[in-house]
Amino acid sequence: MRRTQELNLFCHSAEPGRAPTEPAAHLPPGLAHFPAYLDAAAQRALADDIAAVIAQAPWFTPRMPRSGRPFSVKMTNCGPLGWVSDQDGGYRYQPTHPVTGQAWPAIPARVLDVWREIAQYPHPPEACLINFYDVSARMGLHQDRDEEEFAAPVVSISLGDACVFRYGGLKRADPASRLRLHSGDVLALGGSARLLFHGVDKILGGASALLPGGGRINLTLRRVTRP
Ligand SMILES: O=C(O)CCC(=O)C(=O)O
Ligand SMILES: [Mn+2]
Repeated sequence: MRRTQELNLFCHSAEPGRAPTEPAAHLPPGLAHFPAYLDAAAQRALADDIAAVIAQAPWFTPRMPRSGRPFSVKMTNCGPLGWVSDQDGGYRYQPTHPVTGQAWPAIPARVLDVWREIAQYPHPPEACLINFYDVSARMGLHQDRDEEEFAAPVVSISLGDACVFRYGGLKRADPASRLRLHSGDVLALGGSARLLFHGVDKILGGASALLPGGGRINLTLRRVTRP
């Protein structure tokens, strides 16, 4: 039922029975959506991996450069580099957690498997940003452009509640489209879509029982430096 609705509403979803490695159609070149890429057991295993990461690298609240306004999402990272933002230092990657000062935990093997299967890029990701959205959280329209390496895609994995994801063009004012992302979906922004403006308009609370207490976790895998 969900697939049929998506097909009608968003014109992007897959036919039932489609191989999980084949992206859904009707998206701009380079933007690849793999609905239900992870089945329920794989989502559970990944959610447990992420809980172990959070036990070592607790959520922090990033703040906007200059204004110091808090983001509505909480964040943490795993991998050699993590993305952070605060009032004085702005957006950046760093090897340590901004509150504990500890190195970020390693990226779980299951997450690296998704990168290997999807990224079509010969080097591993260096950063896995982990965002947590409660039902009131959003992410404004932005580009992922704090990396040196744009030849690698950004690969995103959704867990928990669904969301309305917005993507536009290479300019902020370009027309935007919406895509529903569900738990287990994978989305890749690569090639000519690598620098598309995108954001999260809305969390659809109650869509999934995966995370205790609800909410949505999104992992974004990025290659930061040029090999
Ligand atoms: O939560 C998402 O699906 C997107 C997250 C995102 O764009 C980011 O962290 O840069
Ligand atoms: Mn982004």
